[in-house]
Amino acid sequence: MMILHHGSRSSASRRVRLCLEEKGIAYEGHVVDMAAMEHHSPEYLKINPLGVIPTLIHEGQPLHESGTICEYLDETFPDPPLRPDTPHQRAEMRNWIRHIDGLIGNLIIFNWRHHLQKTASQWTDAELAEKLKNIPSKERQEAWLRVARKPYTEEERDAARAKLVALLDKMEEALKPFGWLAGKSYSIADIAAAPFVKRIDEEIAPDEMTPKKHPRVADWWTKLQARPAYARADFGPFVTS
Ligand SMILES: N[C@@H](CCC(=O)N[C@@H](CS)C(=O)NCC(=O)O)C(=O)O
Repeated sequence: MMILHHGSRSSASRRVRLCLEEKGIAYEGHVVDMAAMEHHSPEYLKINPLGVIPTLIHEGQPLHESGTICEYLDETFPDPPLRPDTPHQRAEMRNWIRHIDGLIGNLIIFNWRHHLQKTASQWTDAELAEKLKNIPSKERQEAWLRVARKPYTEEERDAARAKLVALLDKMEEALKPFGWLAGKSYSIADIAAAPFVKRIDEEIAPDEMTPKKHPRVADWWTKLQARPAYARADFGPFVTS
């Protein structure tokens, strides 16, 4: 049985769950406790050297990077296809994944303050220093330091929001020909965008999701949410209390 190490609210995990559900693949989910820094433990770093979620284990082999995992799943289980037909459109799909991956820092600014900040702010300086030591990337060390000690300011949030709204502008343009991001059909590019759009819609900039502001994105989002796989992929509300 395939195993997915993931988190309910993690955007990258949501992508992989969506892909698995689109394909109707059964899997065993292992929820990783990010507040307990389980993903920086030596055991976890063995299966995911970046110390992030998700990680897929298939036939005993671990794989990280949600975009890569989705492509792997599509190659291994081609039906229904989630990649466009032509090499050019597939290349465009990869560029979308890459672009959206590059925006993750802006999402973290909004996401981590809800659940992780409470825990991280209670660590002593010694505990924090110990935890930071285990984080493989400098960028994420900084993110944890910020969430624990120096929460992002309103100005930083505004700048992050603007970058995420720019994603909607870019999507609006790309959706013009077919209503999907890469090629004529729903693909891994759309899957990559879904968790970001979900957060923009529910908290970050809901006013930007109206048919007046971004009509094609609004339509795309309605279509995507109507897919049966979306209901099964656990895109529950981010803030629950
Ligand atoms: N590019 C990676 C990003 C993975 C990622 O950033 N995962 C987040 C959750 S969405 C995470 O594990 N954050 C914990 C941390 O950075 O300590 C992917 O798509 O798999």
